[in-house]
Amino acid sequence: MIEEAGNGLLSRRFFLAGTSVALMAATAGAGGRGQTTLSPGTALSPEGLPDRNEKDNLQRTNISSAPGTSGTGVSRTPLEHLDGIVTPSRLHFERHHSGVPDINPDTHRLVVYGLVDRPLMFDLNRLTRYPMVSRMQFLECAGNSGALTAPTPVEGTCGSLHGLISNSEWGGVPISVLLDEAGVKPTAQWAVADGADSAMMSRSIPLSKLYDDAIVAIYQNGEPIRPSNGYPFRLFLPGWEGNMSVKWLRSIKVTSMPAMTKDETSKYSDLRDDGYADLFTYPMAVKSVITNPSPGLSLYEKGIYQINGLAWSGLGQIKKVEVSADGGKSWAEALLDAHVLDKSVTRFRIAWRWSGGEASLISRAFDSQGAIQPTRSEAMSDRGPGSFYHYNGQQAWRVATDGSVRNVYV
Ligand SMILES: Nc1nc2c(c(=O)[nH]1)N[C@H]1C(S)=C(S)[C@@H](COP(=O)(O)O)O[C@H]1N2
Ligand SMILES: [Mo]
Repeated sequence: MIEEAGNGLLSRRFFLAGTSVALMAATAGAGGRGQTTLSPGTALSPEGLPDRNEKDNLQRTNISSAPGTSGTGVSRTPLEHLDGIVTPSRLHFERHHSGVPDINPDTHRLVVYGLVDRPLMFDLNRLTRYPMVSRMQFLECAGNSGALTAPTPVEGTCGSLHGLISNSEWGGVPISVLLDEAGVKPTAQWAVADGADSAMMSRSIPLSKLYDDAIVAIYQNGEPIRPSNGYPFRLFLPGWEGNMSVKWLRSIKVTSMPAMTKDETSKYSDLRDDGYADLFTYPMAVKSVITNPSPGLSLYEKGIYQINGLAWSGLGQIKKVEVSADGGKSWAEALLDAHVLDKSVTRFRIAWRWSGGEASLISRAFDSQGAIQPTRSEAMSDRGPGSFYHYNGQQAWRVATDGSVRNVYV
């Protein structure tokens, strides 16, 4: 077995070659569950749910809401319990500024107006007659991983620290189709999107993005979008900060200027250390995180493990992911799963032999624009006090000699 980098990282071809990991099969324990091939199983059911052994892990995690509210806050995707690139819809993270509205699809409307020749109004039925597209793409909150800006490492699982990202197949109508039908006037440069919740989320979006790849999303992983993710439809802006993908979309006003709404001025802006703030940071920059091993998924014996995780970039595709087991001193290239898609998460994997000693596991991603995920100190270098949005620094997990894993800064 040839080491590709320090502290036990093996070639990414290790698994490809079908090398036996020589793991001893655990002796089967029935655990009190008595199914045999001689008795029939349980009944058919209208909905598939996780096995009862799995269901505690397969829940949204670290749910927190603002004091005095139950619907203003976040719930996170339990990244460490998932594999592949699909986030099951029931585990898609949530970020609501005023809870989930109960919208009647028969009376809900989308209005396109402002600097257009013909203002238009759509209901769900009419929208679904337009040509649709569907793509696997991520949605990431600008506040994702913001806990890593804390001066000392906070304890948490991968999902609690980084679970404000989810990846779905989003299906819907390109906004360009609706804008073309409305006839955009030559003076138009922007549009303001508005949501029908009581937070009335509204964001200004450059028209160029709406023409490029934005959709009114109606489907999520093949089924109608769930209420918590924007039913009956939402704006979806691939690769851009989640806040702009306005849920429960009710209007798009075409304008010549940004509206400077609350959520693009007082929030979702980035204070720099020179006292100025960056106002409009749209694409979510290149990032990756090892999902396994990670806190809560302890190693239980020395030997060969598969390190795996997620990498993504709001500016394109993932080109390469490197992994270090010695805190960033040496790196080996990970294997990418087959689905390497534009503005989607990509699963990476690499074989690692744990010697039983201490190790610091880190991943770093490279995207198709040539960007490299920064170290934590690079990512922190020009931030002002309290600035925590758009954090994309490298995550280090320290494996202790007892096999436990925790968040550290290296
Ligand atoms: N109408 C409306 N749209 C919204 C929000 C909201 O509170 N209301 N939250 C925004 C934020 S901050 C994010 S990160 C994403 C979260 O989408 P999700 O809940 O489907 O994960 O929706 C955005 N769109
Ligand atoms: Mo967000």
